[in-house]
Amino acid sequence: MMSKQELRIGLIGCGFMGRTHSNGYKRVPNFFPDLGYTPVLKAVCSRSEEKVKAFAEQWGYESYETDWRKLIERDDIDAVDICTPNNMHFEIAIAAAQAGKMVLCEKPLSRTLEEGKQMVEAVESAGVKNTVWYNYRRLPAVTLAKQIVDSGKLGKIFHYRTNFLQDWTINENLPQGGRAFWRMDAEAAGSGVTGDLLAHCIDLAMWLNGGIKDVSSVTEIFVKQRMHEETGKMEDVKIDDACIFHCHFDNGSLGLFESTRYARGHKALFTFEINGEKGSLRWDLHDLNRLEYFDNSDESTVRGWRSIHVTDGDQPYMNKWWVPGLSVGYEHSFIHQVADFLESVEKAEECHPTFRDAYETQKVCEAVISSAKNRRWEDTDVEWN
Ligand code: 4PW
Repeated sequence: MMSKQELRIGLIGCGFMGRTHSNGYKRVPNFFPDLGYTPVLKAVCSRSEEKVKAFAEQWGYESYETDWRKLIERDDIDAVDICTPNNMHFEIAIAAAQAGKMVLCEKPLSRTLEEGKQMVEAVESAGVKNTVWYNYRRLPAVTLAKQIVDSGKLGKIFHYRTNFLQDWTINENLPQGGRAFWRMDAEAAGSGVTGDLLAHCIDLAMWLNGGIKDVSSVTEIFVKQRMHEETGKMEDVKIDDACIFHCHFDNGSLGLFESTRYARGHKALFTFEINGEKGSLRWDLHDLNRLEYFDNSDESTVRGWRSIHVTDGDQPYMNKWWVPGLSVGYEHSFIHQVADFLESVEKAEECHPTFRDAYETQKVCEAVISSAKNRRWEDTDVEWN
């Protein structure tokens, strides 16, 4: 057997996403043995030595750093993976690109469009491989939806409907800021549900249905003030707790998007539905291996919604796993993304979504926030191929 080339990973940030990515790197060689590259967990970085040391031991990193600049300077790192809060993506990604490292960045790409623009320029002018972890693209049922849309089986698309609903911030005593609640702090996160949750909906929507042309939105802040973890004072909440928008796609279809962290009972209800002239598709994260498909060309007596349990070897990614009928889960979307990234390194191809793709998603996020603020339709200026 030919020996594999190593791709030496330097991971920055060891929260929830640090764990999902590390799990992806560790498990990918077992399930994708044909890849020419194999990830090596070289170093992990976090400000707290106690935390990063424990993380390195748990996940098998060879070493650790407490200063991300040191990690980027190291000659034994090929790819820098950014799993920090959003306010650090910009500085780290640009420094990593300038140091000639490949860059993998958690979503959303950036807090603002301007930051995103500079990040795209940095990776493109340095000519380094880059990708953003919009992981839901890599769930087998979602990839199958993409194949069905691309085959033309749905015909002309009329509607795209999607939502991402959670309920974890209803408690008004929850603080904002600090390590645990940075998602609720505008300085650290950039925006609320728009960047955190709708960005996933937008990425999938444009991947499946093409560019979003313009948007009209409303946002709401249900709890107006929260204690800030760092100052200990009650401060105004500046992130959007909920956001609803509608839009036109470049292909003429209409889109309807909703996201909130105030939908009691919903922990991570992410759904989409596409209605075309010849058929429709719908998917739901709570039943992530199922794709529902309505094909209008079916014989009328048996025509109806087909419920496809996406576990067959012929379906996307599935021949790497068990046998038909046995399901994979959320974690596998990250393992698949690592596999696709390694393959793209081997083939010297782009790994989508690239920083540029994620920048187009950022344009929609920015237009959504600005439409709500200005109470008017906003053009997105998205350029989607
Ligand atoms: O990116 C999103 C997160 O910030 C996720 O996909 C789900 O919602 C899980 O955590 C949050």
